[in-house]
Amino acid sequence: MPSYKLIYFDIKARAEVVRYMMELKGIKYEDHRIQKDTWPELKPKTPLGQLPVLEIDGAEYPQSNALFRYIAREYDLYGSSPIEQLQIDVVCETVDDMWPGFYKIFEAEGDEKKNELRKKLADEGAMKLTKNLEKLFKNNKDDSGWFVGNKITLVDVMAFNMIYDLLPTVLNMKEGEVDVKEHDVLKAFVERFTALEKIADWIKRRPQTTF
Ligand SMILES: N[C@@H](CCC(=O)N[C@@H](CS)C(=O)NCC(=O)O)C(=O)O
Repeated sequence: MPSYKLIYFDIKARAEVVRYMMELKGIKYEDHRIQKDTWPELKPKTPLGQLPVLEIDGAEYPQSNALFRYIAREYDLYGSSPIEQLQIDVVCETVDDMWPGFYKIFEAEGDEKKNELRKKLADEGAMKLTKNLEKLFKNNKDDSGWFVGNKITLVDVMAFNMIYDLLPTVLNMKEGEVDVKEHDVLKAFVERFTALEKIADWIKRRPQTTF
């Protein structure tokens, strides 16, 4: 197995999907978290001036989605056929569609504007996402309890991370508090995912961070 070093800030955000996959598959990796004040010095030394970066046997690779797909391909989390991979990509892109709304909130000036955008994201973006995710989940004729095919894939990890970690944080809620109760299949999916022994263990012992 190659040696892996994940370099990111001390937050979940764009790196947590990598961490979940590493934990789920029992892959050894260094979870290297840098402090904000060391970033200006490190930034010009990274491949694209951004994090996360994954070092694989000493070579550095940026771009979170590319890293997710690499790990998924290497460790049997990317489906069993090109059609399953397409289905996985469809759900990944649906999850990723939330990021522009997040950036609007991060970049907005002042609490009033931020809260207005948060409300819009909760009422529109999050509702649309959960509705679409439910629809995509129900498309899986294998009825495996996962989004695509008959086993867990990258997209289960990405969807979980969005519903459980990212949306609640951006909307100023507690971890795991996005309201999926009107979406029975998503509620059951989140419960199924958190019940995975390795995931439950990671959630219990991971560093407690605000984002
Ligand atoms: N498309 C890139 C975006 C990476 C990105 O925006 N990273 C942010 C943190 S989430 C960053 O490095 N910000 C610091 C900076 O740009 O100086 C990815 O998905 O990896």
